[in-house]
Amino acid sequence: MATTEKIYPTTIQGGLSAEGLRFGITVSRFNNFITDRLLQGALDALSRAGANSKDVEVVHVPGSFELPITSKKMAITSRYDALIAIGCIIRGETAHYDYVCAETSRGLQLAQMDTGVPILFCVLTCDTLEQAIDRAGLKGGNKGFEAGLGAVEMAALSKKLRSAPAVATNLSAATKRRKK
Ligand code: INI
Repeated sequence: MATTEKIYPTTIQGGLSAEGLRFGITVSRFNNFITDRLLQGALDALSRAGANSKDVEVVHVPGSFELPITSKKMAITSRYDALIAIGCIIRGETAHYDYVCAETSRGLQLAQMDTGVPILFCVLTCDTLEQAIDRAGLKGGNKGFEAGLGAVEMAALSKKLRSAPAVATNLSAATKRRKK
């Protein structure tokens, strides 16, 4: 029987310092009563983590449905270490809500998978306005703040993964295998 060895793995994780990292935020004007508050929460998190104004750009779009294409256009510029997509979708009387929710989440996931730039999903999907208010700074905290911290962590993690030789080698080997 082989001797057992206690394993001390290499651990890689993103820190919470935003210094020197670049962020892009896409924000929906639809339900801007809510999305403005989420945006303020995200900016507050970035500021407290040490981000500089010159490294943060905010792009406004008409509604959540427009967040994916805008985020993708931003991601392919290579100007950002992480993006945050902010929206608020509130259920109405028709099926419109379901289409906007599904395509916004699917589109954002595709955009981050296609480009490799992390896109934090800060899109509230609520049955009522009250639920949205609770998540934009009231009972449920501010989801924008959480997304801001998540963006810092993912930006820092992505940077580390790019420069960690072992991980980079494994990733490129995996990509080659997929292409075969
Ligand atoms: N966009 C939202 O961000 N939230 C909503 O609640 C919403 N509703 O309910 O209609 C909404 N619709 C607009 C949509 O995102 C697009 O901007 C529009 O369909 C044009 O493409």
